[in-house]
Amino acid sequence: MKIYMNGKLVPEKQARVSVFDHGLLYGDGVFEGIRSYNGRVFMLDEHVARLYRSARAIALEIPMTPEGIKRAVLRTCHANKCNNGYVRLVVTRGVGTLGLNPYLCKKPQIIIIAADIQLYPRELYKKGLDIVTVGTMRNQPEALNPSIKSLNYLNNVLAKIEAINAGVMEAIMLNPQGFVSEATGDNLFIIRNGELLTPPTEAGILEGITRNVVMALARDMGITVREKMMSRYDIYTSDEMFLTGTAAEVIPVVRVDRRVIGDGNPGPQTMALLKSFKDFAGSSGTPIHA
Ligand code: PXG
Repeated sequence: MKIYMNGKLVPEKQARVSVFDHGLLYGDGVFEGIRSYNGRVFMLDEHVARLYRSARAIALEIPMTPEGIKRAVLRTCHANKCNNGYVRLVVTRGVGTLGLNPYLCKKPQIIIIAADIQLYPRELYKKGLDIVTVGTMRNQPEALNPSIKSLNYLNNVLAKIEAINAGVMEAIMLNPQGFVSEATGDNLFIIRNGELLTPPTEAGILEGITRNVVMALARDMGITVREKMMSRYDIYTSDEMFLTGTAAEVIPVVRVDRRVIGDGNPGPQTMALLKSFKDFAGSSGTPIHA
């Protein structure tokens, strides 16, 4: 595997980061997870725009233009024949001292990994996920805004631990007010009375790119889409539920806290959206080239 590091493609063994990089010492940095389908990178402009917004929010100046980053992503995919894969784009604060001060760090590091994708088992897309709500609440936006896709994912990791310890694969996190926010690496949707509902960004979520695509596809299909603050009441009484994310795509949920959603099978609108997402993802994107 060839890894992109600061302008060069290097063999995996040479792709090393300093122990003084603040990405390691403090989780000080930002990232994106991007997919390629059929030799094209999906939603590249949107991912790069979000990367720059995350960087802006933590006062990190990426030493490259957005166009340069896009070219580097395409080049890294090309070098690794990553035609149906997963791209991890990382910008760390760079090498600094053992103190927090980010202004003492030299130059942000840009790293791109183009690899295979680790998906949920295929049968779960037909059977649906069993998930739980957990006690670890999503970060308070005034403390660390969930809109920032930072290298500090401990909030999500703690929720994931709770889910796995409860015997399921995924967790729903509530915000500090008790409203539903999102899963540990996916956004959440419900269908109720034919309407598609999802928490607004003010609920303290990462505004997922898959989320936005699914909302647009649903509107095209004539489904009413609303962003709405939701409590656990809303999810327990929903007709259908699913999660969306770059890695998960659209995955049905059939049980929450051991309560059955709908009739316990993935719902018809969920399956229609899953198909429409697959069709769209498989036929759009920026062609991979050297
Ligand atoms: N919420 C959170 C907290 C995320 O980290 C999403 C929602 C969905 O956003 P996108 O833009 O992907 O639709 C994410 C994205 C992984 C992995 O390896 C996680 C994400 C993306 C890619 C891979 O678990 N999270």
